[in-house]
Amino acid sequence: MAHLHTRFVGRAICYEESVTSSNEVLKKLADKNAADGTVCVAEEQTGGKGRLARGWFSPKGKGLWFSLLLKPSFLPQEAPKMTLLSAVAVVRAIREVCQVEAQIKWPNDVLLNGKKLVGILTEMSAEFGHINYLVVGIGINVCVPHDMVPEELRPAAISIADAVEGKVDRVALLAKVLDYLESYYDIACREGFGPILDQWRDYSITLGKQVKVIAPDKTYVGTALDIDETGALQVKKEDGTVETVLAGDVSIRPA
Ligand code: BT5
Repeated sequence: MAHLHTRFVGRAICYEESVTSSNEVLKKLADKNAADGTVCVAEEQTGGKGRLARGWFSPKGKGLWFSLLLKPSFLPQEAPKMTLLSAVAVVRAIREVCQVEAQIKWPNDVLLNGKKLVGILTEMSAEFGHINYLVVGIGINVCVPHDMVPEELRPAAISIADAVEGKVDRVALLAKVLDYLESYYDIACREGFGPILDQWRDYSITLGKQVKVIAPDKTYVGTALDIDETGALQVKKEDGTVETVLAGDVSIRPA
């Protein structure tokens, strides 16, 4: 791929016209011993996946729907931070290539003008306290026409093309995302995730905001204070107590 400056990320690429889900394709390749850094890119996904069995709308030729296979030596409990790392890489690449101020909403969304531009789904295969592999799936709406978006998603979804004039170069954007994924991943493997979490804070739209948290076991409102060293979100509730959110959905409340 032109423009790619990586050592191993994207050096093996599987390009498909149509798949159910690029994460599923890559998991099958991983089971057949595909190389670390293998990427699967699809023009279209017929069964694109979000978290918690939700779907990801992935129409033909209108986005970057792709997944990356990684075989890290860090512990399984570090894996959720790969989602934060990927969001940082995507935001930086979008800002540089498209000149739009994308921001990160904890934990896995990239927003533009308050609407969802990118979704990230990290899946892990691990056993005996060891990661076999991670599959990081990234969906970027590049030029999905607004009237093509299913009606129920329309008010909350956006594409890069909605905010920039002219054509977005999908290949250049993909190459830049892969470049940053590799450089941040190298930092994380060498020095830990600390520097990545600092960069995440700079790109965050969540911190300092009033939020509503829908966690698996409860729902509450509060102020998003910070992320801790595990990547969990700390929320100060109205009664002054601080909750640590490991998983869940967070919506930002209007000021
Ligand atoms: C996500 O889940 O945001 C993770 C999405 C990951 C998609 C990539 S594409 C490549 C790879 N292969 C896959 O099969 N998946 C990954 P979550 O936070 O659960 O958000 C899902 C919700 O986002 C849905 O329930 C919809 O409300 C909304 N949504 C679906 N498609 C969208 C789109 N194209 N743009 C904006 N919002 C969308």
